[in-house]
Amino acid sequence: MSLTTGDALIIVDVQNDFCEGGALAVSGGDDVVPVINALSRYCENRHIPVYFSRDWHPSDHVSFKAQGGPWPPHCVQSERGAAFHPDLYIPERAVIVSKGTAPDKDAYSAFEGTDLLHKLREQSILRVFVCGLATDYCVKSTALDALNEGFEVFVITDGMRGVNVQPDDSRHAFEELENKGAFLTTSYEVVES
Ligand code: VGL
Ligand code: ZN
Repeated sequence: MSLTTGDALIIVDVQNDFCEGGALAVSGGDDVVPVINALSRYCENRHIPVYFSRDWHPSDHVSFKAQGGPWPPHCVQSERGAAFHPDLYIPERAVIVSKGTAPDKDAYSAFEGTDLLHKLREQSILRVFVCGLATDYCVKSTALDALNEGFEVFVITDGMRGVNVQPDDSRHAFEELENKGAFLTTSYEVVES
């Protein structure tokens, strides 16, 4: 499956806090980095737009336990945990989208409270290819919003890992996305086409 004009790659939250040693480490989170780097290089070479979302919370964010939320503090703006994984390749023309920036609002989806939709429309994007962290939270939520906005959505299954609070959460996320019209694919189907 080769990517072409009208396609975009969306890379969700590949940040230190979701990787090994991070505040909200996703098991195997680091393993997505080489997979995603290959996808980014593939897209860069073909002038396919690449978007990186990042969870970018104020230190008193509503999703943190101290405020009654479900999570330990993570991805606090400008702190080390919020930085992209040090080995993540960011193409020069890539666009970075920050989400969860308001203290009183959580945002799992990269579309929520951002101008991602506007930017995709501006570039006449019709198909989005989604990968990153975490499968069962921000990736799922981003892919569902993309479906609701009418994009054709491809879920790059080997380019993501889940939190799996319940052991089957990632599998359920794939099932839900497929049921709602997303296509499951892999990085090698994209890169080696
Ligand atoms: C995420 C939990 C809390 C994610 C963000 O990026 O999947 N998960 N904030
Ligand atoms: Zn968060």
